[in-house]
Amino acid sequence: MKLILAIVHDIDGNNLMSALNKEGYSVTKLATTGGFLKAGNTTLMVGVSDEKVQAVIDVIRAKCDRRKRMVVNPNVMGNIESSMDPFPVEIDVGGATIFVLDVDRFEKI
Ligand code: 2BA
Repeated sequence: MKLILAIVHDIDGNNLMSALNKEGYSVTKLATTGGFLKAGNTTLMVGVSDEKVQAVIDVIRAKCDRRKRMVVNPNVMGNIESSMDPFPVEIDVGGATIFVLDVDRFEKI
């Protein structure tokens, strides 16, 4: 058995969890914080048999592809002293960091 830890963007967390549940996988969602940006992200824990690991990673890939989004620059929006108008900037969203760990023992009591 393996434990898959998938760290994903907050905006993909719920969709990904629903997709995995729909495929019959049990999932635990943790609210986590990235150490570098100190911003919230989502970590999903999925325990599966060895042969299901690739199928789970395929679902993660399908739901969390790295893509571009236009957003209004939040720094400019939040600064009322700024003489600059809010302007849209392109940012990367999505993507996933995945760890696959061996599970020594699994019990439900
Ligand atoms: P990613 O590499 O896509 O990582 C996204 C988040 O995944 C990370 O958030 C962290 O929560 C987790 N993560 C990634 N690699 C990990 C690992 N080896 N062990 C445990 N958790 C891991 P943040 O730490 O906030 O990083 C956000 C983004 O900032 C990273 O995106 C990367 O592009 C950049 N980054 C992170 N550390 C960096 C560093 N030391 N120097 C330069 N850029 C860094």
